[in-house]
Amino acid sequence: MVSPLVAAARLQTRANAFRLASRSSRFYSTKPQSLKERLAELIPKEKENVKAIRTEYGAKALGQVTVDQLYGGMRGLPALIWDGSVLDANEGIRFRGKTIPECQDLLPKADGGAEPLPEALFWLLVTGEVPTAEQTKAISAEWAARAELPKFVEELIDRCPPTLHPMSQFSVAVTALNHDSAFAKAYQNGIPKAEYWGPIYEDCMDLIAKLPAIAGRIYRNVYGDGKLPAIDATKDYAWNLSHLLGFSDKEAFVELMRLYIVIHSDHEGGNVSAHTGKLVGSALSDPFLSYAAALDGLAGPLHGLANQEVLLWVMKMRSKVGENPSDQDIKDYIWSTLKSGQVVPGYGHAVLRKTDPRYMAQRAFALKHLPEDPLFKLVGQIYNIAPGILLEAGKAKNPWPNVDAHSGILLTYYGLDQMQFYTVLFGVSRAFGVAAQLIWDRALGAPLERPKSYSSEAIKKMFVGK
Ligand code: CMX
Repeated sequence: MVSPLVAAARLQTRANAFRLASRSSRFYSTKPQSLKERLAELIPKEKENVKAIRTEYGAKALGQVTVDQLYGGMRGLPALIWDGSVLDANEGIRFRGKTIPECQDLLPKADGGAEPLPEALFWLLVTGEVPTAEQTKAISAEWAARAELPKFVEELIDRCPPTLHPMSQFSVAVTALNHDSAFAKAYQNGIPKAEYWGPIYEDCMDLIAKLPAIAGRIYRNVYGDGKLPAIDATKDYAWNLSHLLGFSDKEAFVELMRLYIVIHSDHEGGNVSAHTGKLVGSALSDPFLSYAAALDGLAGPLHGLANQEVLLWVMKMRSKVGENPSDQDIKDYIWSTLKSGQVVPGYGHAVLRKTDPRYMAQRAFALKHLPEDPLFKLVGQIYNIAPGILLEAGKAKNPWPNVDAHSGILLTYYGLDQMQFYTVLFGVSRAFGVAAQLIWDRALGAPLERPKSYSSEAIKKMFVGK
């Protein structure tokens, strides 16, 4: 009988040998290991890990479910598994265990750039590992190669009236990409369950790759002359997105897009967009259908649309109280918003209980690139005032700003001031987290989601007299 210590040491030796072998095979290979190859190595290990967790702890309870949670939007209900990111109420988001500043420090950057490349963040979300600069560049090239839209999808976007909200146009276009889904086709051809993740991965790579072309086309149709430049296959994803939108000549805007996509990519599994994507994917709807559904959730004003609402609210404030409002003007405006039964957009959160680190990352960016911008200063002034008022009003559990309180101000500074478009950029970014989750759900064989619902009558019967 081998002692647990000896067994652990043997396991460690085997793991080290594996690491060395894979390092040396990478050393001798002319091509860097691709994301798909690395994923293929990780899947069997993760299946074993999940099996071991379920064998050991499968029957353990995570806590009680209260009736209030059923009526209260399932707040805090432990119901989902997702390794890509975890949200701590006080600390904020960590992507595979790494905070936003750690990602800014560790992930590869563009030549001459200071912000992390979204390509590298996607690799991190999928594998839990930081890619090399070479691997990151390979993803940029792969996405550029997959970026073109089918002609009929271009025509579909072109036929949308400019009055249709950009998020609705976005959702229509992403739904239509399902026409060429590798997974839908493979499923029709009888692909076995263990192999689902392969075509799902291909669809997810296509999905992310094609989003800049969709976003750019919507933007240019609604706000410009409808003409789009070509993708540059030598550039990174955020550069190409900026280029299609017409902002690639502003290096700081491209840097902003790199940061923006990274911080908006994922926010653990339970938020409306991430959970919708996962739920719809559990029915084996392909990633295009799943993500279109996620976008429809992101388009709600309590979720992603809040970035549009914040700017509208700030602009209304300016038109009411002028360019340089006093603290008292701002206090009065916030109170008038609350008293009229509306929410203060960009403030509060279902999970967070401190200032969102995604807000702080954007604030740090603004302090570096636009410290004297009047709108940035105004947002800072609101930040000093709004939490106190929300606390005094006594309803919101979290009086602090979230990601949406800042993003529109940065985009406006660089000339992207069409606020109805803002949630589309959020939608481009959130695809990274949802796609990573869809790949892992199919790799691990996650089943159809089907929680139980109760009638109010049933709840009463359960507890009356007890
Ligand atoms: N302004 C005014 N009231 C607020 C508020 C705000 N910013 N945030 C919360 N409240 C209110 C809620 O509306 C709720 O009121 P009722 O009891 O009358 O329904 C009460 O405070 C308790 O809400 P909560 O438990 O603190 O917050 P929830 O988890 O229910 O909701 C959120 C979270 C984000 C929807 C809410 O804070 C909100 O509406 N904020 C403004 C919109 C916003 O910025 N959304 C973006 C969130 C980030 C994102 O997903 O992009």
